[in-house]
Amino acid sequence: MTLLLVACQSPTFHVAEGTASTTGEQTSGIAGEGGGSGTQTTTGGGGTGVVANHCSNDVKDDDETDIDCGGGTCVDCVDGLACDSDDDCWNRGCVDGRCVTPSCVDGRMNWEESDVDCGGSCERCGTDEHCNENAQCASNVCTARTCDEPSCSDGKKNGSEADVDCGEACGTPCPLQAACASDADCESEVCLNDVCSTEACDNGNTDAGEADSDCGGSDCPACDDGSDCQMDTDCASGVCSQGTCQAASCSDGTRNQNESDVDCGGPCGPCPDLSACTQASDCASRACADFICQRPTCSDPVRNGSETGINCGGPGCPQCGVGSACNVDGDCLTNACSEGTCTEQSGG
Ligand SMILES: [Ca+2]
Ligand SMILES: [Ca+2]
Ligand SMILES: [Ca+2]
Ligand SMILES: [Ca+2]
Repeated sequence: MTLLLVACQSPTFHVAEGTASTTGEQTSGIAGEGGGSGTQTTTGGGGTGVVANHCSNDVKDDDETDIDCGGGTCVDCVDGLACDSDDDCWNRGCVDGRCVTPSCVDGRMNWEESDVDCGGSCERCGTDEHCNENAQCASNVCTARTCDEPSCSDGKKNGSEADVDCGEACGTPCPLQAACASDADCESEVCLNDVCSTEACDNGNTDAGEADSDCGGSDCPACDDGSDCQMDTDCASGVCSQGTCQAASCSDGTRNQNESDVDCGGPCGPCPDLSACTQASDCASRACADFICQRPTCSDPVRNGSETGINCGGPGCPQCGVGSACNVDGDCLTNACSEGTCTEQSGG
């Protein structure tokens, strides 16, 4: 519910200052399925807007850079079509004369990136690169739209800290149950299974406070599946049922086994829109940005929603160029879909 509220309050796309005038056009465009109708009248999808005659005659003429798109008067060209400048392209990227799909390696700031090829669904940004939120920074700290250097007092686990602002690297040992890499990271000077523990967690006995032998409770690492337990937090899986730690599953209502959100992503099936994600494959939309599964749009780097090609076709996006996949004639700029591919129109 929280995620839904957040989504309602803010647009799907975050546009950095200074580029809003160009990038904003595409991002406020047509959302994938069930999306808004922002700029529908100016897209190639047969909208109701006033469009110059030469923009709908299935011929590349006037100032168009490809058939009925690009130039100053027609709709922007979708990915793969010919262009002269970035402004000819729906996704504002013209490389070697073709409109390109945004990516994390194209040397330009596009899609959800907060700086060139970082942030959003790309690698986190380094120190001094631009950001809109903490999650876009390697340091996990974004101040005044710039990623900070990691520090031992920023309240985040970053740099070479064992856990938040502690460990050998900070000169401040970590408390019990914090993450650790070596004994030196821990106040207790005992690091067991990468968790700061006590000697009692390593003696083969079920000491006071432990849920089972050397595990659970407030001091020791969590217990393996099948161990005795009193509460969910005693178990590595996070699931204690009838006194026994249960194996993690994709249907246990608990985020475990590297799931990106509860029972989805990671080893489970893809997550619905607005779930947490760490990579594109976690999402049904195959679009993960700022660690949230994005709704399909016509300006993300993937074919999703009802698109037949990347960011084209279907009821919500611009029509596709020749060679793109299609389902019906209307998916194609040429209005000719033959055997699943947009073709040059045969008749006049
Ligand atoms: Ca990029
Ligand atoms: Ca820190
Ligand atoms: Ca689960
Ligand atoms: Ca898309």
